Amino acid sequence: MSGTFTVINPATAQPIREIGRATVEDVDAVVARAVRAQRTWAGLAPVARADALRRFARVVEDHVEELAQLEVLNSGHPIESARWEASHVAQVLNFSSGAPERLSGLQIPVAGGLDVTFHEPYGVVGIIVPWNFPMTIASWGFAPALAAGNAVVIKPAELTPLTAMRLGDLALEAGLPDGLFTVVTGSGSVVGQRFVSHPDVRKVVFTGSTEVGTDVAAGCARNLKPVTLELGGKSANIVFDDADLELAAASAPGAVFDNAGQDCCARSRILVQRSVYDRFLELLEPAVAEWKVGDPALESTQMGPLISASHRSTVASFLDDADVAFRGSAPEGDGFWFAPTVVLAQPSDRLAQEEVFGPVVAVLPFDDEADGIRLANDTAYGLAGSIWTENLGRAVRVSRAVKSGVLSVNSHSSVRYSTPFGGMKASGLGRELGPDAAEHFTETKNVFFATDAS
Ligand code: TAP
Repeated sequence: MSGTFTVINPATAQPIREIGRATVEDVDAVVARAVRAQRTWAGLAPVARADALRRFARVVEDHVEELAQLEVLNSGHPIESARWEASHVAQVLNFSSGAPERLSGLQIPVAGGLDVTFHEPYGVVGIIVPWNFPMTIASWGFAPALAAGNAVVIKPAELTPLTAMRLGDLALEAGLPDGLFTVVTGSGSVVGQRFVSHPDVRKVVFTGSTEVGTDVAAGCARNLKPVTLELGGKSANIVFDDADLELAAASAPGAVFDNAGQDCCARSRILVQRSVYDRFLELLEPAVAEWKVGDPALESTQMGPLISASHRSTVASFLDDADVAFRGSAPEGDGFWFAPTVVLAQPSDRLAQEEVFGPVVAVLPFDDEADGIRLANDTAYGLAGSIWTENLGRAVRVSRAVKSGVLSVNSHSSVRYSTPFGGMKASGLGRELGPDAAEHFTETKNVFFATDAS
């Protein structure tokens, strides 16, 4: 280890713990252990790997409250959200535990023999995790990677390492072999980069900013290593004039202010058909006023603080010269608080183009269906989106035309462990979760067995 860094409670701005910073040599030692553990793990019967993942899921279930409280402390997530996140980790593990016995290959008709394919694990997978959803995003990588027969090395964000570290303890408690699941704390430029350059880390999963993700992908390309990228978003919440406006307005704050807007799927642009634009804003204002921002330990709280002082400054900079329509409330005093804010924007505004990653939403009018689709696609990103309409044909047309990986109609759902998740354009490469998640952590091997004597 080379020194330590301090973990801060974002709701109080007080230090919580000092954490060690791993060096390149530390990472190399962890990867060497992972290589050995993976050989044994991949050699187990599929049912034995499935059982081990189910045991891990049960241990996580038994510690949901502890993990949730830790996330409240470290990330400022409201306790109800944090409980959902910890339970979600157990569910992703349970879902993935079905994969070892279902990773079937193909039998392909060929002349002169038998041709079959195998899904071989990569070996060691490096998972680089951001600070916004530390547990859940880690699990989207580690659970299917383990299910497919890989070992994992996990680098949490320096701002929020505590739940990932605790999951590392719980993996051992559940009986996973030493070295199979290791959390390595330290900086992205050292630990994350070593995952990218280490010859024995054969796949990298990165979630975070488009800028760093692009750099990680370039490094993986130099090392001929596959990479999954989950990056930023500027997702549209498109409200047509035939929508249930009351429901659309009542649900819009949750779609963008959940996790204080620090969500790659945040519907941070609300596009409203011009004929209902004024009415929608009238309905949105009380919904924003009612959005409860405060102590994340309280069950009534819907939104906690931003993650850090510097991130709050970045979010605040988006309001310079912005046309603020109305704001909700936030506590005063210590902690990185920021009130939910609704801004009226033009399509070319920074607020309509760039990811804020905070509780700020831009509202823009559009004229008709074609204009709404054009505006929805008018950013570099393509992660998520919502479409509000009572017209089925329109719902189908618009959902096919919007270039985003995860859309929902008359709802804002984005994440289910059983359905694929991931972005188009600058929002990423590859998909996580869903029925094919484990397969993404394998390479296909084709074997031909000659049967005809030659
Ligand atoms: P990043 O700087 O991209 O960090 C994400 C992860 O990558 C962290 O674990 C970070 O480690 C690590 N990292 C940093 N530099 C690296 C490098 N050169 N090589 C390998 N790994 C590296 O994102 P952030 O600071 O957390 O957030 C910045 C912006 O990214 C946000 O404002 C938001 O726009 C976007 N973001 C998007 C998402 C999602 S889910 N798409 C999540 C978080 C952030 P350390 O920070 O510990 O050094």
